[in-house]
Amino acid sequence: MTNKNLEKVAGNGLLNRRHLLGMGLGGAGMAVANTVLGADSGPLQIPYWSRQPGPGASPFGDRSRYAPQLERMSGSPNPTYPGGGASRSPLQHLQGTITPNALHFERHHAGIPDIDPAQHKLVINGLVRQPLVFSYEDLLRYTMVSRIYFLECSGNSGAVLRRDTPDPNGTAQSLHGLVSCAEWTGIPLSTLLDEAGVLPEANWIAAVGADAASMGRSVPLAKAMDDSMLALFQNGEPVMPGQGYPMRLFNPGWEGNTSVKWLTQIKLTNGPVHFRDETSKYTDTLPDRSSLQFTFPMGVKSLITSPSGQMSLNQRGIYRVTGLAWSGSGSIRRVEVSADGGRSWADALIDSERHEKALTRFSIPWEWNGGSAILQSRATDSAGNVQPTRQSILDERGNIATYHFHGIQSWSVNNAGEVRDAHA
Ligand SMILES: Nc1nc2c(c(=O)[nH]1)N[C@H]1C(S)=C(S)[C@@H](COP(=O)(O)O)O[C@H]1N2
Ligand SMILES: [Mo]
Repeated sequence: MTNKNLEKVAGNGLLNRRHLLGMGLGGAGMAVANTVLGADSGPLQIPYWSRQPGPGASPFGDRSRYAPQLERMSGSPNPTYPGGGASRSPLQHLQGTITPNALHFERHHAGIPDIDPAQHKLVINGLVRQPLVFSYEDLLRYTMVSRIYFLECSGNSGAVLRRDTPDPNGTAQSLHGLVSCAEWTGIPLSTLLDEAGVLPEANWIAAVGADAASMGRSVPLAKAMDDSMLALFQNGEPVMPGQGYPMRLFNPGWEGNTSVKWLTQIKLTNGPVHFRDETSKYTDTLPDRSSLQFTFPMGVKSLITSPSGQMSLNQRGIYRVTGLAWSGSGSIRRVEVSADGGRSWADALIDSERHEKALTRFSIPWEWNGGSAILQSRATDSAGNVQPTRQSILDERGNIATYHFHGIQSWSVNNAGEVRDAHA
């Protein structure tokens, strides 16, 4: 089954990434069961779907009924927190880097408001020369930009830091599904702020949503003038209701909470407003009980999505280990993979484009010999930041607060091929 010419590049079966390039499945001994084509073989017969026309074009597309019916995963509703909660993207079943709109993760503090764009207003006021109010129609006339960006809740992966023991049921989705990536189209916030005329005393913006949570966040003016966007479209269609229809603030690379959905007001202020969601929440309490406030950029991070928790390897042989890497501080420069719990590492292949502040796909071939293994990935970003281990984060800042956890995820493989969450 194994091709002896495959070059081992790190311990426990990691193979040179070059072997994924142009590698025929059978030829390289991938764990698949190809059969030899015989004279009377099925593939040469014409299947029924080739013999008659199928249904014609339709107004709205749907998945193949044979394809996995992928879904977001949400927790059980809490009657004391109506509309609160989250749903997670099925990372282990997705490929590429773009999250389909219907599977983008959600995090709501008071549910999804049913906004009629004809009645929605966006106000820009405070420390500006000329307060402005925009309708949805007004905004559609502006010049827009399109950018591919990840969005990650700073609570993502927090359970991995919080739990003393690995989660026996943990999956990439359940542990890490509060990250998604889309092409966002909208108006650079600087365009609208310039039009209102920012006064010299203004150093921050205060952004407020139109949902019943009235969620607000303070954002430094420098970010707002840099790459913040008023997002109106998501992967080509109007922003989904769960993502903030008809419009949201989008702060690339920053903790998801700052990207205020259903945006209705931007007030220019001298300092931060200290909203509820930047005082009682979204602060990071340290072991000495002091708290960090306004920890905005998301750390450099990566995750093997396949094989990952609850999957199983059914056959010895070569697997394509693949996953996602991202950083709030730039693009992904490098991803390394280990199959021996971090003792040795090999460079993965970067399969996708390396956009700034976007999910990036990596892969590497790995030969599973039927024994136990611990799979890990470690990302380095364009600023030189290297993804830390879970233990080094614990040593550095404890786990009173579990926001901004970007440590290395370990997946153990036992000799039955079962893949589980692990702490290594
Ligand atoms: N108005 C408003 N904006 C909001 C929220 C909210 O509940 N209300 N949730 C925030 C949080 S905590 C996150 S992580 C992101 C989630 O964005 P998404 O639901 O589009 O994935 O939106 C942020 N913006
Ligand atoms: Mo969040």
